[in-house]
Amino acid sequence: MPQATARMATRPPLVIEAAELRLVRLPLVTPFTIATGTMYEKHFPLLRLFSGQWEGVAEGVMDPLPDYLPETTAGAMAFLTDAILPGLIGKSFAHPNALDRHFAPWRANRMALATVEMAFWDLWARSLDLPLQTVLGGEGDAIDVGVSLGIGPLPSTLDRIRAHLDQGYKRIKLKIMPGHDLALVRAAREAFPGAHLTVDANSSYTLADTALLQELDAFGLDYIEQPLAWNDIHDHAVLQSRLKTPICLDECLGTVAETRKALQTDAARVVNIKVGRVGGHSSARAIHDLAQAFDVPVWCGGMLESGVGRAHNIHLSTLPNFRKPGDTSSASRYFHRDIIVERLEATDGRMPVPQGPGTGVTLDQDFLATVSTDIRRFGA
Ligand code: OSB
Ligand code: MG
Repeated sequence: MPQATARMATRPPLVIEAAELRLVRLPLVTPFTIATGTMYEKHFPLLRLFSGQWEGVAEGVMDPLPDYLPETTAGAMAFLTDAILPGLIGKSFAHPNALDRHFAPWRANRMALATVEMAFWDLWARSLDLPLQTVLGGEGDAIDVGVSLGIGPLPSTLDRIRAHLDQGYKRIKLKIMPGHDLALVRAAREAFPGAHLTVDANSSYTLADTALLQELDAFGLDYIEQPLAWNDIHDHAVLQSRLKTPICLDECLGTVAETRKALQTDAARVVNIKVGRVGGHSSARAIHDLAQAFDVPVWCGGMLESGVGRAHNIHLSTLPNFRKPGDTSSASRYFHRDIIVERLEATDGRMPVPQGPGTGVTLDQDFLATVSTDIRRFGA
C-alpha cells in the first residue's frame, strides 16, 4: 500500500492532549483455571488517549495478583497515574516507535507501558485513517485461531475439545500442571488423532520432571508451552535438548533481548507473542521479525481480553510470521456482553479483522459505564 506508506511518512507528530484511565470488571462466562489458579472475572485497566477529533484505546493485560507475571492491576493503575500519564499530556510523537525511547528509563512494568503504547498506535492509525494492521505491516481480512482450554475434569475437557473442533477451531491448547497432564493428553490424543493439540504448563514443572515431559513426546503435540520457570530461559534450553516436541515460550519472553537469547540457545522453537507482555506493538513486531530471521514461527497469545485488546491482537496477527493459530477466539466464549459494539466472532476457525481505521472497534459507552469504576482524567 504505497499511499499508506506515504501518509505514515509525512504525518506531523501527534500530540497527546488528554487521557482517561479506568478500571473495568467483566464476569467470565466460564471460570478459567490454569496451573497458578482460577479466574472468575476479568478486572483490567482501560486507557483512552485523545488528540483532536481522534481517540485511541487499549486495555492492560496484567492480572489482579502477580501469578502469571509480576505485574498487578493495582500496581499498573498507580504507575500509570503517578508516573506515566501526567508526563505524557502535551507531548507529541512522530511515530509510535518513539514511545519505546520515551519509556526506556523505566524498568519492567511492560504490561502497563504496553497499554499506553497500544492506545497510541490505535490513535495514530486513526489519525491516518488507516487500519492498525496496515500501519503495523500486516495484511489479510481474517486470521487462523485456536482455543485455550482451562483445567477441568477429564470427561468434560474431552467434550469441550470436541465442541471446539466441531466449530472449526484450528488447534486446541490444553492447560496442564503436575498431576493433570499425561492422562489428559493421552485421552485427548486417542479421541482426536488428527487434531493440532498443544499443552501450556504456565511454569509448573522443573527439570526434575524431565522424564514425565519426555513421555509427552509420544503424543505428537505441536509444542509444549512454558513448561519451566517464568524467568528461566537457560533451563528451557536444557529441556529442549532432551525433548523431541518443540518448546514454545510465553512467560520467559518479555523483551526482544530475552527472545534473542532464547532463540540463540535453542530454548524456544516456537514463540508466543502477547503484545501486552512484551511492552506493545513495536516490541511485538521486533520479536516477530527476529523470530522470522531464525525461521521460528510465532503465534498470538491471549489474556482473556475484552474486545479492545482482542482487536489489537487480531490486527497484530496479520503479520506474515504469525504462522500458527493464535488464542484470539470468539469474544462470546469469555463474556456475556463485550464493551465494544462490534462482535468479534470466529467462523470455521477464522477470525475476521475488524474493518475501519485503527483497531476498527468502538466502545459501547452505555454498557461500559455500568462495568467501570475509578475513572481518572488527565489533561483537557
Ligand atoms: O498462559 O497463555 C497463557 C490466560 C491467562 C493467563 C495466561 C494464559 C492464558 C491463556 C488464555 O492461555 C488465552 C486466551 O484465551 O485469551
Ligand atoms: Mg501461556
